[in-house]
Amino acid sequence: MGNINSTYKVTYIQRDNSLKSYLFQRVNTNIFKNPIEIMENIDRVTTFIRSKYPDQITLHFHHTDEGLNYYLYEKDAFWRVVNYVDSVTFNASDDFGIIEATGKAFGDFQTQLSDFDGSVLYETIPDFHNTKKRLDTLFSHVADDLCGRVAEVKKELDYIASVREKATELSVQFANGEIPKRVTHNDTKCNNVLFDRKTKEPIVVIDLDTIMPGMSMYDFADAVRFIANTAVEDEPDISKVFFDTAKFRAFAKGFIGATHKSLEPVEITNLVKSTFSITIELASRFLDDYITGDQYFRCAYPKHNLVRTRCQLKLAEDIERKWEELEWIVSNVIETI
Ligand code: GN1
Ligand code: MG
Repeated sequence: MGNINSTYKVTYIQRDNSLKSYLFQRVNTNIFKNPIEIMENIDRVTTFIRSKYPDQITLHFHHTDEGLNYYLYEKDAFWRVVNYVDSVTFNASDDFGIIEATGKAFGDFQTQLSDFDGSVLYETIPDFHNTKKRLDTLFSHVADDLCGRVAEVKKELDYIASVREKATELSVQFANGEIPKRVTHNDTKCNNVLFDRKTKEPIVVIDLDTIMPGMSMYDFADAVRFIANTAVEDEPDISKVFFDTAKFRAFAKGFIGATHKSLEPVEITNLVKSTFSITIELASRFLDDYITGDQYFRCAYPKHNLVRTRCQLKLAEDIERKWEELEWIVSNVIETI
């Protein structure tokens, strides 16, 4: 279950009594304002992958009688139906083999799309990973303080302000064309890779809603931000939150192994910095949502976004502390590939 869309598994008993399952998903159109564009992007990308790798499983959305791969029920209920792929996903894993395989799966996904023309893709959420803009937005909302929650989060804001430049540099370089524009997934949580139940090999990368042109290293970063966290993303007890360097190494081995041939040096030498940047970015997004009244991320309780913010900030502090060690790990992984 993600933080944005709603997904239901529906199982049908077929005429011959066998079972067939589908996933019905309602797209959150408050966030994805142009869902038809998303479906076009997904169609283009999956068709491309299918024609290049016919034996590989890709996501398949079913079509209506009118030939659309979505169904608009009443004015704003945007639904789509995808085949259910029997598989297992991991919200967390202590198995380094699984972590490395996840890195390889996201790396392979990027490499497979390296000759896909990204200019045909719609930017479904403009500036999605523009860290500079995300922080600018946060601080402009701080000035407005519409919900009167700013005083409560002074410590968090002070920390973000203190690392603002460091965390936003890469996004500025990207905007200036100093970092290559790739076709990227943009939401690389490990539970977006489906694994075979028996072999524990990756089957397919899912959640293609945010496929857009972006920075390769941010796909790496968003994934390790999630997979190397020793706690869950909304752990209320932040004394449990650390950045696990051994898990970072395992993921880096898989990802860099799959991508290094097609990446430029600037995309490899900034992997640690991008990890720090995206962690600050997500903290800022959670905090921005908190101070503007929890309109974006689904919340299970009133301070959920604040808890999420603190968790990401604790993680960012730990990444900062371990920065040199992480750089060393990246160099070492490259030497051993
Ligand atoms: C959202 O809904 P989900 O879990 O796929 C968000 C990601 C965040 C993530 C944090 C479109 O993803 O950017 O990293 O929550 N997706 C969107 O858990 O904003
Ligand atoms: Mg998602």
